Amino acid sequence: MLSLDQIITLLIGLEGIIFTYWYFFEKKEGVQRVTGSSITIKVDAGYSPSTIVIKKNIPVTLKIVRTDKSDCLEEIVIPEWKIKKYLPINKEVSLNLEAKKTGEYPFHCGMNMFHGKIIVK
Ligand SMILES: [Cu+2]
Repeated sequence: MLSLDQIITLLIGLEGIIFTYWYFFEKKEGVQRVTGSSITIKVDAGYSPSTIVIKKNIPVTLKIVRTDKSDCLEEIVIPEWKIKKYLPINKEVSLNLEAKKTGEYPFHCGMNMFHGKIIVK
């Protein structure tokens, strides 16, 4: 039988492993949790980060900077929120959001080739 001390040590160890796994997994997948009032999204051969986690009813500004020259990425579309925005090259475009409902909201380029999503929690 394990003693209580051993069980606690084991649980703390497990938690560390889970946290580490989760942290690196999210990093790898390009997931970014928004903790402040804004987040910068770089547009260069795709979106970085491509998955953004925001909170319901809290305003967030997306600062989108496109450095990719291809026409493909010159527009960002968030269909569910009826957002369609032109992104001039090397110029920051601000998008103010305040999500009223939780869920996943995909976004993509004007030609629907590059994808990302906003997760509202
Ligand atoms: Cu495109």
